[in-house]
Amino acid sequence: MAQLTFERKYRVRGGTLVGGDLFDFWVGPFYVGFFGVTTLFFAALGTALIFYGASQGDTWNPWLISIEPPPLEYGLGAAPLLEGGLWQIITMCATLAFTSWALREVEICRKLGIGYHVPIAFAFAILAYVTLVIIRPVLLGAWGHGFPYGIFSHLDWVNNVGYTYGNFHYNPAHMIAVTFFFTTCLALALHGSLVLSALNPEKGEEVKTPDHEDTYFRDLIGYSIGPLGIHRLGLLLALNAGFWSAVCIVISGTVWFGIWADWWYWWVDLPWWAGIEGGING
Ligand code: 07D
Ligand code: 07D
Repeated sequence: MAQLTFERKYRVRGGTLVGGDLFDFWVGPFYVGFFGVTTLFFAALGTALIFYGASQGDTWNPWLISIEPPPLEYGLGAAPLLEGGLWQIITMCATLAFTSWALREVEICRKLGIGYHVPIAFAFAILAYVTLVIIRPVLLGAWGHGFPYGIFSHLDWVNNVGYTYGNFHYNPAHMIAVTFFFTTCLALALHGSLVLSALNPEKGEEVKTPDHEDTYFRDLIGYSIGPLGIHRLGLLLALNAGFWSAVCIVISGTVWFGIWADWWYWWVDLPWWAGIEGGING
């Protein structure tokens, strides 16, 4: 079935979570739905507030514009607009816009009768963001622990928070997250290149089947994960990258307070070599 015919066939009512028939329509290629409206509303409001905040600052240089969270003294209270209040409202708008977008994805899945894999995947990105700007600041007792909304300023935040715990590379959950990010790239590079090698042949040559792809890896390393398996693996790797990122930051300042390198002393302190003369502790 051609794409246009398919779309017409599946552009049917129903599957909505909220709003019933009221928002159940398309504008051009875009499904609207209740959550399309809320996404647009919160994204527009948040963006307008960023522009308003920028207009009150001293630069229009896009790299330098920054909407700062409230100073730590405000704790978890509401701050005046220009002292972090804007950041608080923008955070609410961003969270609601991202969540609305995920729920709009759910409604589209329901219409098509497909699984919820895409919204679940996006939910992990939202979890990482919410951990940074809501969960961790609440656990630490001040909105001032959130990151500022600016291109360069958010890099400064990552750098400063990293050095607050000595060398952030020693954070074991950061190690796991980084390893998952790297492995995700490896898997996508292998998968993308393999699919292109079979499906995008030279002019005049035949397109090859998934059997060719499987056989390639069996010949190479004795095992092929298969056409479905590689997507399961890719999703698993990517979700873990986001999940362990959220873990690595939420434990910094809540369950571990000092230098991350010191965490590794459990290894040196293991009883069977802790007292050995000439050892690190001996
Ligand atoms: C390619 C999909 C498209 C998305 C894009 C992002 C905006 C922001 C807002 C001026 C992969 C669009 C950007 C709408 C404009 C204002 C106020 C996704 C793709 C192209 N960061 N970060 C970037 C965000 C955090 C870090 C770039 C967002 C954490 C480092 C871009 C968030 C930490 C580096 C950006 C967020 C962190 C970046 C490219 C939210 C840990 C870079 C992003 C909502 C996660 C890189 C100058 C990209 C860079 C970069 C956006 C959060 C670290 C501006 C929206 C606090 C170390 N971040 N970031 O391609 O060049 O993502 O920075 O959480 O080196 Mg960041
Ligand atoms: C939070 C983004 C969510 C985005 C959403 C959607 C829009 C719409 C619209 C395009 C999570 C936004 C959408 C705005 C756009 C249009 C139209 C993603 C998020 C919801 N680190 N580190 C990480 C590495 C160091 C430090 C994570 C590597 C140093 C701190 C990842 C290195 C120090 C924090 C990671 C390295 C340090 C992190 C980030 C190398 C600094 C975090 C990925 C090779 C001196 C952060 C949850 C992520 C984190 C984080 C990788 C080095 C500090 C694992 C590879 C040693 C403080 N680092 N890091 O989380 O875990 O994405 O955040 O050196 O807070 Mg690190």
